[in-house]
Amino acid sequence: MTDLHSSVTEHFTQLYGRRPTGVWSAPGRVNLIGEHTDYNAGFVFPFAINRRTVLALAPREDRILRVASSFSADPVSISLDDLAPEALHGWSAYPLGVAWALGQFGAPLDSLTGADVYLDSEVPVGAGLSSSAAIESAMAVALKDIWHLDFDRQTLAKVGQLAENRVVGAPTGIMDQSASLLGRADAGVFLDCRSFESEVIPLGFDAAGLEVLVVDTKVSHAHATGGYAARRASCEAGAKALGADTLRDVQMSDLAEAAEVLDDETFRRVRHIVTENQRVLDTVRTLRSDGPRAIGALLDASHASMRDDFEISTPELDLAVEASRAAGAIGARMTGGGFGGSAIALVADADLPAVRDAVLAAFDAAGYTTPELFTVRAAQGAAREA
Ligand code: GAF
Repeated sequence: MTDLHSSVTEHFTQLYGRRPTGVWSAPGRVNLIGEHTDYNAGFVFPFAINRRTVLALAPREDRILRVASSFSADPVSISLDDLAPEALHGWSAYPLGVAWALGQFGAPLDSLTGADVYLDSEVPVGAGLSSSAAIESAMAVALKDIWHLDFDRQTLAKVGQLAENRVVGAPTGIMDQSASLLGRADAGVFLDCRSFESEVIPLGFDAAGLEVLVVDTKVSHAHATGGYAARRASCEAGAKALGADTLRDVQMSDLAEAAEVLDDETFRRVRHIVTENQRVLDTVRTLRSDGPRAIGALLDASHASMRDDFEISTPELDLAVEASRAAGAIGARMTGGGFGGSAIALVADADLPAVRDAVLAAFDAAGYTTPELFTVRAAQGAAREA
């Protein structure tokens, strides 16, 4: 039993005066490559990380759902009859939004009973590591079990996405929930966001003596506002101007013509998505043919594309990437939606201390807030723990 598992069980018992009937958990994610491609029906290649949200739950006999967490001691309480996007606010919109969204996907909420829930998370909030998808996915697998729902993991990912889109109000894609629900130890989730077909692909980082270093820049991001939605709108406008349903239908060979049709900014947004899709495919192919030490250049190219074409990086993220690479990282890029959050660097074990020191020194010299540095491993997706 992990420390978090015991403490969540203890808090649940203290708060609700009875033991939980089950404990579930779901991880955050790092996206190895494929950024902003998910809502363009493209390819992504994230992995679930060994930082999880842990959730304890016991069913109730009435129709009340109560959720509490380490973020707010007082439980938020609502009847299943009153679940609606407008009725849900703050952190509880994530778990309660999932209950509402399960109903939208056909769960017979009218005939179900409620539950008491307590959760805690070791996925840092605002770091671009999908703390929200971890909560949504933990809640989704817990409610699926106690409500005996016959939903597969792909559907649960769509449930989490709907909660995020309609209840939280962030126009995000399907990647984060898919990684959290479909992840496996030492493997990435290669997902086609048009067909929703996925394949679990061994990463082989351990065997190759590689670590994934996360540099959390402490510049907090939020996808319910601003830049993320603007990028999504540019992509949709670009696809429309090119006569395509989505940017998935635009190929590398179409880019020269697209440059003639689109204004410069829209063209660069489109070019990021089209080239990023190709980089995801190349990464999967290179990993299989030449192993993980060969993917560095693709990670670097992805970062350059996000910095220059998609313009979602920040000076802190750029510095994390540059300092890591200069100190010997095999490749580095920002990960997640951007406008803050984290960068990742793929680093040989022996070079890890030098890379860490170089990043800290560079941030210090630039006068930036000290970043948080830690390594992550590819971990199992959402699961019942007890
Ligand atoms: C955020 C979103 F939630 C994902 O759907 C994805 O678009 C990502 O940003 C960018 O790749 O994490």
